Amino acid sequence: MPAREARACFREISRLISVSLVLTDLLCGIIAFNLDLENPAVYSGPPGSYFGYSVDFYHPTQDRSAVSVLVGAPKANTTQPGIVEGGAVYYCSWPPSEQDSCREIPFDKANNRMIKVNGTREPLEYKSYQWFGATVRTHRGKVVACAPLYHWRTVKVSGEMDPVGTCYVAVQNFSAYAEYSPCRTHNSDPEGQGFCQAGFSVDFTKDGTLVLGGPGSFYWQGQVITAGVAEILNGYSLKAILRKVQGEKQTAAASDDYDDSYLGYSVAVGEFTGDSRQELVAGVPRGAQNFGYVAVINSSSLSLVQNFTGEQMASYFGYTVAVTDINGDGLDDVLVGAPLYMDREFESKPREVGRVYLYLQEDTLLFSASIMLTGIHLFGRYGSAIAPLGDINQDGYLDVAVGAPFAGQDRDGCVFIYNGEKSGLRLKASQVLKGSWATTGIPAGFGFTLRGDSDLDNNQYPDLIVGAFGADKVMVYR
Ligand SMILES: [Ca+2]
Ligand SMILES: [Ca+2]
Ligand SMILES: [Ca+2]
Ligand SMILES: [Ca+2]
Repeated sequence: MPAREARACFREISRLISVSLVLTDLLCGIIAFNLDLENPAVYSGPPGSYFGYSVDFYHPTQDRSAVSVLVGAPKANTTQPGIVEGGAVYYCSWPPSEQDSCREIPFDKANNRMIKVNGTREPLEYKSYQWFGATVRTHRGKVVACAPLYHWRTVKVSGEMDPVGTCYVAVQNFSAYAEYSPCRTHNSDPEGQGFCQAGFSVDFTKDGTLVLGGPGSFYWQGQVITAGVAEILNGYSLKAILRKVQGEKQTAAASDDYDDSYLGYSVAVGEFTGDSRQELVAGVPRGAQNFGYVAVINSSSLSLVQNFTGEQMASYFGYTVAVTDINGDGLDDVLVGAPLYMDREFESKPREVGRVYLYLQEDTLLFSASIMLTGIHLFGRYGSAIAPLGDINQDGYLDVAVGAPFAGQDRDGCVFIYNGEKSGLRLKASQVLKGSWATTGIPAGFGFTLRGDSDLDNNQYPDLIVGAFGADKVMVYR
């Protein structure tokens, strides 16, 4: 039964339920309220732009029922003069129409800024190939989008090119913009913040504080950075290249034992100490001698409060992290992806299938042993994306989606839907979404990016956005 009919049926049943519970079986058979797999809405972007590399829902400040979709396309060409493949973020109105559903958001219309060095003008920065739109995230009316491969010249006399990364924020329905490049500092070069790639990962806390990962700082130890969006906008000027935002926090460099660990490869937030100040959660996929770990970090002091360590070397544990309350006990739980995990059922023949780990919070900073979900497709990169979905089947427990973007014989990608329950998570997927774009050179990457837990069509059921950057497509399932 198509999901929409099931839902109409459900509403009908809701009315009848007080009359007779027996009727439910007569009307619908087995009741399963799920995503409609047959008719996803599709947005298309410019060919080769990697449209769909990042996605999010956007709730405008005023009319909160008018939800739309934001889509990052980090290889898009823009109207910025002299910039090649600067990357863009598109605003896509709901529902998609035949043409012009998506338009570029004008975060930055300018060329590279210039400086005078010994009497000649030189670029201060390099926006070509900067991957703007590799990440995008919204929090109510606030939006952040980043270019982790943005380079700048540094303050040195001999100009260098350091990939510090930069982000742009937008507020008030895209009427105000500001740039935020927290690693563009005097502390350049690989030993400093020169290779930071700020904005490689992004999130917001529930009170709207921006959280950025910069996995390349300090010889790739990586770092996590937080700042208030109001503070970023307050007193912002294009000329303030080396600007310290008030209240900004950055994790510091550690001893060289921590080199090459990539703190901040992924970030999320959650409540794990029983107060109301959320902690930061950051993936460190090459930390702990390459076993990978996930750090829970106090958001005030930026001190480490908890670690989850990976199970297998080079599995990329912490490639992605997500936080949701999967068993409905009011405590946030943690999900961690390890997309390069190898199944060693037969020691002689390991199979790279990927794995996702779920840690249930039992008490303040006390977690269950991990519950594991393992991929079934060789080289499918299962666990590349994990998205809290809200409660898609309306049973009172939150649900989650896991992407395996290169799964299947034609590498067309899969997304697995799992339902939460009192004991944690039903280990069998309730639904499997399949990509429908054959590989043309690069795989479509269906499920490389996922975002859920918002209701686009206002039918009270949360919807799911699935990106397929290799096909320059974004699907909406509802
Ligand atoms: Ca807390
Ligand atoms: Ca929980
Ligand atoms: Ca549910
Ligand atoms: Ca919906």
